[in-house]
Amino acid sequence: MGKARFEQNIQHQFPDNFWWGSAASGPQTEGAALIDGRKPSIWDYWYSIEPGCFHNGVGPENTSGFYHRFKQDIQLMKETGHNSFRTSIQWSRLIPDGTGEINVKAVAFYNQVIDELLANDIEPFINLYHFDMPMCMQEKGGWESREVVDAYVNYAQNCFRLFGDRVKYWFTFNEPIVPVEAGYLYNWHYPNIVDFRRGAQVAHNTIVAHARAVGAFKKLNLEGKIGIILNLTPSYPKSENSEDVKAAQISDLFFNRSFLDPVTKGEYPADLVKILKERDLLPTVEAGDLEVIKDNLIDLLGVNYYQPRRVKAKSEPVPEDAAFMPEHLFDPYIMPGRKINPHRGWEICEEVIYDIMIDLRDHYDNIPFFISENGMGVEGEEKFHNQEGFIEDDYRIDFVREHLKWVHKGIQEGANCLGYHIWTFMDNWSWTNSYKNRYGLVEVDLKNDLNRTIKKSGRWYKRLAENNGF
Ligand code: BGP
Repeated sequence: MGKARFEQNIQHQFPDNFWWGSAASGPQTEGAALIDGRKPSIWDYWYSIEPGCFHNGVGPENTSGFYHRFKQDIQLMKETGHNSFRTSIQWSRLIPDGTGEINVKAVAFYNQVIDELLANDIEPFINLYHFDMPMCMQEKGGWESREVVDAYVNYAQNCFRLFGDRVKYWFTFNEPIVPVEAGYLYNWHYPNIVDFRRGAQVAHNTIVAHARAVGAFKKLNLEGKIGIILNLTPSYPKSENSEDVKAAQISDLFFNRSFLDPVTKGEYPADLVKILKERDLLPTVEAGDLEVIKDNLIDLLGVNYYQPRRVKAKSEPVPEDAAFMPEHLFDPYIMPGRKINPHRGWEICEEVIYDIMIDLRDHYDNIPFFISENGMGVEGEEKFHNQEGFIEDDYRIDFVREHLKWVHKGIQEGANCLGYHIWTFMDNWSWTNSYKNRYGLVEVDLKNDLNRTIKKSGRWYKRLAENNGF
């Protein structure tokens, strides 16, 4: 069919050279967890001591087998319309001891993946960290340790040197707030610490690591752009009542602006600093940190959008002896009538993606960005198999289309959006949810040798990309 137009009436035409593709990560797709020199990350370690923390006890050792099947998978990317694809390098594969020796087998693997993508006209977008601290680095204190920050910067430099001749789009971190929330506040992920002050230190050290990696990239004078991928969850107040509005502003400071402001404007929001200072919760800031953050702004922002956050003013006073949590300053609000993805428990609210775009246009100097994750996880998708043997996931097509209408409107109104990447290319392993919810354009059959079959959404996505709109 070549470049034939499939749809006669394109009502939502996207700009030329728009990025269509998907996002994934090394730890969630590669498998081959402990071969060819790779050493455990916190995920392998946590699974070895507490397999019950993972849905159906399925751990990260095999994930989706991309390590051995990447050539076939890249063909499937072509068949699903990709002109770009994001994955991550695993630090624990490239430099298994965290610092020191580089694993030549890992270099060979990532070289092959990058070359295969380019040979198929798919632009590789490479992320350096997707929740996957090498266990040996966690033993040194993880992001609480400056030694680990140094090791990460060294790892990043190695990546730029090894692959920067071909990779033009780099990202320092995916959703860096998640390890803070999940590992240091809410007891969702290893190391299962609940301590705001330590979480704040992890956040600050991550931002310093990010800024230093950006600086290292710029120093090498490579052709290419560098950025970070943030999950933005805008806060909406229950009402226009000033106390509710204030609650939403505060939750935005903690969950969005805490990372967005330093990486784009070079400084923490003054109101956030004030709140932490008043409570004696500011992290330790070393000499030169604030300058490094100021001097190393990103070129490009990745925006992961799944759901908004709804809040209201606190209704009950917080007990005086309670250890601080952001939720001491606002209450969650469940909006009546909200649309929910029942499998994930996340609200679906499409127009929020437009609000993010307008916020970036108006308050962040219209920074170039792309939607770097957006997608719908569904449990038990096998039941949607049709007679031809592929999954008819019309709900996913609707989900993407409804979000894209708002992306299109944001672009029409001047937001600097360069692309859209769905989460994700093929069903993959997802942290403690393991394989519970499937997000892929391509089905992975866990019961049948990890066989891949393109879903209806994958077929639709190809037409979307070929038409550059719908
Ligand atoms: C994002 C992460 C991804 C992926 C996705 C879906 O926050 O960047 O790695 O996990 O969420 O998550 P889940 O499978 O938990 O629904």
